[in-house]
Amino acid sequence: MIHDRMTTHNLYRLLTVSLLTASLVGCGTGTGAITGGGTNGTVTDGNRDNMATSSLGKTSDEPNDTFTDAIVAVFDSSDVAALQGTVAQKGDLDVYLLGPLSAGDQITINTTTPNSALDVSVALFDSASRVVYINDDVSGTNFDSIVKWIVRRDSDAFYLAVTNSAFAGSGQGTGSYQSDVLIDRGLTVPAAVPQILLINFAGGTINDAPLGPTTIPAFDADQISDLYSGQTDMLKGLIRDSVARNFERFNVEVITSDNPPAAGTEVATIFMGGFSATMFGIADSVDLYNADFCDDAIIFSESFSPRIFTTQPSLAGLAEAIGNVTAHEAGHLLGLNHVDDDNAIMDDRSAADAFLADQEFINAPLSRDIMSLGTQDAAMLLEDIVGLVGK
Ligand SMILES: [Ca+2]
Ligand SMILES: [Ca+2]
Ligand SMILES: [Ca+2]
Ligand SMILES: [Ca+2]
Ligand SMILES: [Zn+2]
Repeated sequence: MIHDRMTTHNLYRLLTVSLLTASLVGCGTGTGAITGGGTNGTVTDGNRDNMATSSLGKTSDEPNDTFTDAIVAVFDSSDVAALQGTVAQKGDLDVYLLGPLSAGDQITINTTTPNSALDVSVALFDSASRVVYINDDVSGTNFDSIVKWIVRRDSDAFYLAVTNSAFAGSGQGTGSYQSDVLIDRGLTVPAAVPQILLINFAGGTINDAPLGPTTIPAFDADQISDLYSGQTDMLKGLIRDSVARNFERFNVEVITSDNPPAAGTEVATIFMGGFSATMFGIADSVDLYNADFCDDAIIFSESFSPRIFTTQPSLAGLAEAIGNVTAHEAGHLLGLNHVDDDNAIMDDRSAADAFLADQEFINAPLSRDIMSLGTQDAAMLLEDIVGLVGK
């Protein structure tokens, strides 16, 4: 049993590549000459204008792997910064300071690799080191990176981090890149939009999952273990309550197939049933900022055998575990990525026993499979994406 809720990194890649393929308009100059480019394509990290200076700090060179060592991106009168660099070894992080921005400012970053085979990945952070946007691939066939995002909250500093994809193939873990950054000021901040989450206990066929067409049987506690025989209805209620508790601060309404919504209602659906030897659950994608209100995930409830836990859980404990993993997959459908903290719902590498604890949407270090830098503040992002109850 793999405790990671994703089967493999390759499968996870499938979950993350399908985002934002066509939204970038031309930006930046894209014409700056690569300096220092030898036959190996080695490029000094920094502004493509190697005469650029800033009173805020250095404008080129390593070390630049931390927020405090960031290279200052120098913007021209058109609010464009043209950057270039090299991921010199796998895990080389190149961090650039983009400066202060206000809610409503739009950041567009087109990162390309015209002179290398680098599979690049980028992330955007605020002044508190909290990630606000992540992109690995432009599309399933274009492994360059794209950011187009409107700032939700004023921040004294935003940072761009560029590194190799954790999924980079052989020979694609290093190389040169160019990043063109464009700021458009004074747009409208997108409003938070409430989401309805439907837990489907009734079974069905899901067609758009990363797994391809998959038929999920109806939820049945007997299929988890004889120990829970005859308690299907009680377990369903406890699971729903656990998921609802995890989202209780946020505008996520948790309903089930036992009280289905009116036809035509937009819902994200979590299918609950069946078994997988390799995972507890899977989501259509990491749907950044919840662009799709009608995406799906699966929880393989029959994978929650008592064998996966150190001690056989009570019915309530089992419901808490399934509820935490359900909230995790729902988190992906709302735009959350993985973190590394057993207390976090979005953790990706805890043993199953951690699911029995009171996991929450918290601020925690980003998973090293995404970037060994900064944190993801799940509560802040959910507030910006779906809103807080009563606000
Ligand atoms: Ca570098
Ligand atoms: Ca670096
Ligand atoms: Ca990539
Ligand atoms: Ca979604
Ligand atoms: Zn996950």
